[in-house]
Parts: sequence; C-alpha cells; structure tokens
Amino acid sequence: MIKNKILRDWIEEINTLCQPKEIVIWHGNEEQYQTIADQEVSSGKAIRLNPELRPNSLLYRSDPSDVARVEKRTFISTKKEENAGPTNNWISSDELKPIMLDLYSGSMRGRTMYVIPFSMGPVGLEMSRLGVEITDSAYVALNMQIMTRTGDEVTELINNGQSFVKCLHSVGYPLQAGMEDPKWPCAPIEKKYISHFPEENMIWSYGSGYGGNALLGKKCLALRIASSMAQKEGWLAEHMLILKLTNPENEVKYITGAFPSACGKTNLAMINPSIDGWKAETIGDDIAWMHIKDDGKMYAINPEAGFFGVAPGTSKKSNPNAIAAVSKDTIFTNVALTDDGDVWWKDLSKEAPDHLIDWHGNDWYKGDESRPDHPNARFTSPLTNCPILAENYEEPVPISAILFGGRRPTTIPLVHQSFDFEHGIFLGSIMGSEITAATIDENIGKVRRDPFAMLPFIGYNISDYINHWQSMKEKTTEDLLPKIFYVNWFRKDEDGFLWPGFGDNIRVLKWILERTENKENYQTSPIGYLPSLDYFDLSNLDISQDKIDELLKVDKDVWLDEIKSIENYYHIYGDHLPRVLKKELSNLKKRFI
Ligand code: GTP
Ligand code: SPV
Ligand code: MN
Repeated sequence: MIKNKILRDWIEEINTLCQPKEIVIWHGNEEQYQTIADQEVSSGKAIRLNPELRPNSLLYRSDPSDVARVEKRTFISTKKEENAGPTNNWISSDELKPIMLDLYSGSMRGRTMYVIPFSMGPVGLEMSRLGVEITDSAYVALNMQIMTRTGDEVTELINNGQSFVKCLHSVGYPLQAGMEDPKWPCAPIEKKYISHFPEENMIWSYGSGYGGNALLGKKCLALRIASSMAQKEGWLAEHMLILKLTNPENEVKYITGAFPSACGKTNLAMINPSIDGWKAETIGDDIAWMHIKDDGKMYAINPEAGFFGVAPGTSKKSNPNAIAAVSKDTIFTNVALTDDGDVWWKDLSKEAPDHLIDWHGNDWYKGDESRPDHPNARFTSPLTNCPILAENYEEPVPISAILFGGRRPTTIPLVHQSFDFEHGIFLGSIMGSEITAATIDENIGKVRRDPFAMLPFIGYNISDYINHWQSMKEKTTEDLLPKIFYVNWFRKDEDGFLWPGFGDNIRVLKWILERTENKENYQTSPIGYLPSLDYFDLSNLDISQDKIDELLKVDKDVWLDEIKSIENYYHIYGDHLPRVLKKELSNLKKRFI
C-alpha cells in the first residue's frame, strides 16, 4: 500500500489533471504482468507469439511515426538556458509547463493509469535511485517490469521516506466516448515532448510510446536526470556497457564502453570470444553508474534489469547470447511475424522466410523491396535470460578500462590508447559516429560528433560535463583511474568493413587488458598508443596484412583535416571551451608537426 504522502498527493494531482478511467498500482509480480499481457492480447494491441517456439513472449507494432527516440522533441528545462548548454534543446520551465499541462489535461480519458514504483539499480543499494512512473500505456508498464526493479519492494522504500523521481508519461491520445482506440496510440510529432526538469528531479513525457521516450527509467532518469544528479554528487552516469573478462590465467577484469546508439554496446556486452581461454560475462549493455570509492578505484553498476536491444543484425553467429536471451519472456517491437507465430528480422537467418507479416501488419514476400522489420526494431528481455550474465552482476565492480567508440568509416584506427586520463577525456570529446535509426532524423548515415556517446543524454551543460569528468582526477590518482581507449569496429574500404568485429573484438580487448598491466605491447603515434603487431593476437584469423595496415593507419593529411574539423566543432562551446580540451587539442597539433 502506498502510504507516502508526497506520492499519494502526486497520484491524486495527476488523476485530477489527466482524468483516467481507473488507476492501477503496479506490484511488480508475475500475476499482474500476465493479467495485463492477456488484456493487451485480447484487445488486439499485442500478439502472443507461439508459446512452443517463443514462450511467454509478445509482439507489438508501433505507429509508423513513433519508432525511435525523438531528439528534436527532447528538452532540458532549467531556469537559465546556460544550465542546459549548447547541445540541448532548452525551454524555460515557465514557458514549457503551461504548454504541457494543457496537453496533459484530460489526456488519459478512457484509459487506465498505471502507477509504477521502480528502482534503478538493485533495490536498497546505496548507489541505486528510485522513480515512480505514472503512465497510461500498458506497453510501458510491461516493459518497465522487465527493464527495472518494480513494485511493492520499492513502494516500501518510498513509504520509509526515500526520495523518488516523478516520471509522468502519457501517450497523448485521450479517448472520447465511441472513439476507437488505435493499436499504438500516440500524438503527432509537433505535440511530442520528452521533457526533463533536473532542478526538480522530474520528467514529463508526452505523445510517444516508444523506448527511451516512454520507458522513463532508462534514458530520461538513468542518463539525463542521473547525469545532473551525478554532477552535483560527484559520480558519473554514462551511456556504457559493463563487461567482465577472465583471461587464460584466470585473472578477472572489468571494462566499460561508451558507443552511440546502435553502435555495438549490447553486442560487446555479450561477446562470444573467438580466441581460446578467454571468458566474457555480461553485467550491463547500455548504462553504467560509476563512483570512485575509498580505495581510489572507479566502480560501476548497471542500473537496469533488462535489455532493450536492437534486433536487426542479431544472429546466432553475431550474438548467440542475445539469441538465447530473447528465446522466452521477451517483448518484441516492430520485428516481423512468421507464419508459425515466431519472429524474424534482418540477418536472423541468412535467408528470409518466403512469407512474413511485416512490422506494419501487412503481407511480405521474399524478394519484396521493402524491409519486413524496422531498422530500430527492439527486444525487451530480462538480464537473467542472458546465459553469460555474471553472477555478481548486482555488485559494484572495479573498472580497469573505459572504451570509447563509434561508427567512423575512415580516420580512426581499430584501437588506440590515450596517453593519460586527460587525453582520454579529449578522445571522449571528439567521438564521432554515423547517425543510426535509433533516433528519428533525416540525416541517418552522416557522421556527427557524439561526445562520450552522450550527446542526446547529458542533462546539463556540456562544458560542465567535461569539467566534471576532469574532476574525477582530483578524487584519486592517475594509476588507479581506468585507462582510456578509442575503438572503431566500423572502418571501411571499398569492400565494406575492414574488421570482422563481434567475437573477434576479443583480440582488441586482450590487447587493451594487457595495456592496463603496462605491458610493452604498443607503438607510439601522434594520436596515442597503437598495438605493436608483434603483440596483437591475430591467430586463426583470415585477414590480409593490407587490411590490418589500413585498420591501424594514422594518416597525417587525414588527421590534419580531422584537427580542423575538431577545431571547428569546438566552436559549439563558445567562450566555455574547457581548458583540458584546449590543451589536448594544442598538444595533438604539436605532435603532428
Ligand atoms: P543502443 O541499444 O541503441 O544503445 O545500441 P547498442 O550500442 O547496444 O548497439 P548494438 O550492440 O545493438 O548494435 C547495433 C548494430 O551494430 C547491430 O545491428 C549489430 O549487428 C551491429 N554491430 C555490433 N557490433 C558490431 C561489430 O563489431 N561489427 C559490425 N560490423 N557491426 C556490429
Ligand atoms: C538508444 O537509443 O541508445 C537506446 C534505445 O538504447 S532507447 O531506449 O530507445 O533510447
Ligand atoms: Mn543506448
């Protein structure tokens, strides 16, 4: 039972504002999940997949206009514009609140309002943070059950006085009497608002039912609001996977990796190593919260309880662990349906089935020009479904290395190490990547700078964010901080990707972990330490020397252009270019001359 007065009052306030037909409190148990799932199936909103092939699993098809995060409609609302900074859409709360209150007024008419208490991070852990999402979407409720720790256990903590982030969500499609409810209700793009009020620890999301726009524990709380909390409290909330690695000598190390959306975090988090003797175990695939503890080391936790992973490209060959994770208890969104009631997406098998129902619900025949799945089709599965989940996945783990990466078809070598922590911050700041289907954008495929893979997720001013990273150095000593690397699985020549990627990325990880032990396995270049080929494990890999040379090439002319491009890009900081970036850019230039 909810006893906390702040929460009770807030529920009453939203009930009056949004006028739902009923209120359902989420208890976080299996029975409630199944009841809601059955209702969704009988109303035709969800399809139950063949229980013999895909037990306890659902398929949803979204509205074609509502298929990914919408960065243009994502706002950081603070009193002063400078607190949101040059990379965020800012609206003053005085201006935004009346607009959104007007939209929320009666917005849940004819719908059930779910009240979902949740914990990001294990329930009761000091690093964890609580939220309550009020939503009129059963899809959101079901997904939150998988993605977070929800229900009575969390209500109990709130009853005991723990603070929580108020997360309000409405799909923005009130039902008047006699109106038919579409299968995926949502509002048109210009009425969508994904708004964050970091000064009040509050999130208001309106008009979208998809992923990070609607599952408010994820990008909205665990990244945008948490990054702002972290800045005030001295820790880091990052868009990073967490991976546990055991080498053939049985030594365990942990790494994190920040790659932009749809650039390989889930895949690396579940890597199936292609070289003998190495063991990889998953801890997290999207978000890491990191703190420096009393021993001076940086520790990470995964605040999530599930995977909201990209389906296309996932196969037994590329990611057998993800295939196992989605074998049951999974919600699929915007994948294709097979004739026997199972799912299909691009690359799941070499050959597509002869006939499918596509993500619009229409017949699709092999050879058709259109794609049967959406490029940002996703699966929602519990962490515990992953066969290589580390047994200590709920404990903070010490991080030896941080990887930055992205999709860069040129310029950036397969791997290089920063000279030190501050140079590592520079590498994070210049990250670039091709824009992917994980966001609705007309420029998909174009390279944009995506610092720390956090461009869409920093909840405050990017200058302050860079300075905050630098402040980690004051909390400990350089030798105890994680070593920083920049990787690029996506360099191309005219035949496509130069590097096989996936399981073979272990070769790069092996080199990285040896670097954290200060092994003399490197050569120095102007951009950082590169692998020395004598110490780079290419055993049993069919790849030509030309391709390896190309993968590790640091071309002076190309880099002089890159430096110009960075200088130009740094103009976004205006007068607030952090000193560390100024210094590192100047050092980089000097090393090339
Ligand atoms: P978000 O969930 O959006 O944050 O994405 P993510 O970073 O977890 O990306 P994910 O691992 O889901 O990969 C996205 C796409 O990149 C998939 O289609 C993968 O098949 C592809 N991919 C991942 N790793 C590699 C790799 O090493 N090489 C190549 N060529 N493709 C990869
Ligand atoms: C991303 O876009 O980085 C995701 C998917 O992880 S979503 O939760 O929709 O933001
Ligand atoms: Mn992500």
